[in-house]
Amino acid sequence: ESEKVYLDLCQYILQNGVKKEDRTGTGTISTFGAQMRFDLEKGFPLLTTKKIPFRLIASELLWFIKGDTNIRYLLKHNNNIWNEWAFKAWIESDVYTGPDMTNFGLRAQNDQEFHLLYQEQMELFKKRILDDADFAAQFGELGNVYGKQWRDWTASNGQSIDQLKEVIETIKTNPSSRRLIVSAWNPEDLPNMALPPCHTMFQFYVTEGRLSCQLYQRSGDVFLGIPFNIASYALLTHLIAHECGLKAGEFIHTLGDAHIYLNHLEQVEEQLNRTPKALPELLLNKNVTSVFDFEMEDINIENYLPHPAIKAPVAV
Ligand code: UFP
Repeated sequence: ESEKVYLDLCQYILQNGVKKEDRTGTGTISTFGAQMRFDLEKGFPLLTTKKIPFRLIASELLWFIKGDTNIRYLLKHNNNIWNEWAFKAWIESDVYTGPDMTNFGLRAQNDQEFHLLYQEQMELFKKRILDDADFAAQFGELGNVYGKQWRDWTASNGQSIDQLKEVIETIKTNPSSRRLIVSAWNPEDLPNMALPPCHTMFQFYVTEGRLSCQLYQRSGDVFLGIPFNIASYALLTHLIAHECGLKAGEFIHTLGDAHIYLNHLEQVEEQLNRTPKALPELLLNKNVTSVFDFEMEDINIENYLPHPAIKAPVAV
């Protein structure tokens, strides 16, 4: 079972990781440079040693693929993973007149009364994004995040570059190319980004009718973030292979700073004590021919029988 490479990485970091301070103040044990290889023909790499919410991963990926950078699409799919970034810009704007929400992330963790107040404001914000298109256009927009860089990179001459479309075109017309790269790392845009891209760039490789993908991820939260990232790029590889008439080959996940947060150590131990189950299968709607036309109902996971989820605090 190919989930083993993930569990081995966790084990390796537990044993060999060095204490490292980090931006969030939580503290980590960390190693620099790690690689996992997943053979996509042996099943879809959605971890079974804890339950992973695949629908969130799929709707976020479709959002990137569509070049959408507004949380409205995500909210329509009941996906809340990017809300905090938009909410932050909203409460810091002149238009916001509700109760003081400064530093809401940390305060909501430590103060139960504030937590309720925050939840209330967040619900109002979400409802308004969904109900009011003008409000959404202004306050649901996240700016130059993945969707923008993949589909609409702004060149210095003002032209737009659709990296994803171009790379798919090249996979079809010149599959032996060694330049099948999409970059999300745009140095010029970094100062305006809340979170500089973690998935920095990815490259495709075609041989013997198989499409493989390698991601370089500069920073990986191995317990919480990485299981999402594995499934997301495995799905991307399948979608592009589907359009190009290829089989999905390998997903190779290369990490820069691979870390486990100090407040995730017990959870990792718990997960390592579990026995992996068979990997699930991915089913794509055969009638959809372009990556850009996929919707949630066209993507399904079957035979997914994971161990229960394991809760852990997110470092922000
Ligand atoms: N992180 C991931 N995967 C992601 C994502 C974030 O592991 O897809 F968006 C984690 C890595 C790190 C933190 O723990 O979020 C980002 O912080 P920094 O920018 O300081 O590396």
